[in-house]
Amino acid sequence: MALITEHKIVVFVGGVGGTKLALGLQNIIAPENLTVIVNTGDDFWHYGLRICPDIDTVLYTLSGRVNRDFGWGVADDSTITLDALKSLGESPWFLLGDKDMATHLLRSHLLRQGQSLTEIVQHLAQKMGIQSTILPMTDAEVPTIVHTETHGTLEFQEYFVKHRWQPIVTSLEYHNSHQASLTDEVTNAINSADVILFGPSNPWLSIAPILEVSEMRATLLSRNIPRIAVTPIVEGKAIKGPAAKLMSELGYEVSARSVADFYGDVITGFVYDQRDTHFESYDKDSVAFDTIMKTDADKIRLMREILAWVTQTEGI
Ligand code: FO1
Repeated sequence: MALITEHKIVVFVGGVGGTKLALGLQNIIAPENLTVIVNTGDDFWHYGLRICPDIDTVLYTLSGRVNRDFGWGVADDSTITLDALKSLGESPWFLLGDKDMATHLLRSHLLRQGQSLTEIVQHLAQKMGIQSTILPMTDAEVPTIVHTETHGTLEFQEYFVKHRWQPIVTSLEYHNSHQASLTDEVTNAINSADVILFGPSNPWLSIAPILEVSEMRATLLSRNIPRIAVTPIVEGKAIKGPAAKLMSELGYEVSARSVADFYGDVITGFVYDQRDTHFESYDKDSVAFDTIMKTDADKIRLMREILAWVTQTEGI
């Protein structure tokens, strides 16, 4: 049996939480064996720039550039451009640092020249010295739209950043996702994977937009390999961000079990947190680990535990 570190692993992530798992993986498997497929439902146009927050979080994290206090953006960045915008009478609500701005400028320029998002992300990753593969879930624009009780219909970043995820959500719309197609790169990565992981990202805001891309579910289900999700919910609370609040607004019990049920047949196994004492009568493989990743050592430890468990229980 080959060491699991020699297997090809595809990990699906949204923003900060899921990316922690990708960083853990990057530390223990060969870069050519790691593919990170990233949510782009959060992407938007802002001051003429194409902003892809989750992709950039992955790029900056895997290249060691990330602002570790925020989990997104570039470390030691300045806000000269934003301050100049303010002096021109604007009230920018989305914090774009100057170094970060270079990424948005180049991406927007290359998009306007006709390059696909997949090509651009590969270019950026290569320039940042990342050896593993980072892929947007699709090249099409598929904005997540948030319908709220209090603020009407909002674009994702208006909901998340401008209104600090306080509006009460009535439903979510994964706009255009059924018209969007899988790229050859995403299809090939899934078809050649030995293990598929879903990071502890928000199921409804980060993972659902990925699963809604047309053919994504069917492509995943066609692979008879371990497909494992990690919970973002511990003891009825979100590790970070709006997951718990959103779940209760959408009418779900706030629990790891609700997250496992969200994935349904898409997964063959589920990792919940050891602090959660009741996770019974689940009809798939499940295991409890310490899923809270504060340090890089935590990320590597959790990833090693998950891979060892996958090797034992799912027999790869
Ligand atoms: N998150 C915030 O809470 N406030 C911001 O001003 C903000 C700016 C920002 C700029 C670039 C970037 O790549 C990410 C940024 N984020 C910001 C994070 C991001 O909007 C969210 O974490 C994700 O969309 C949710 O996964």
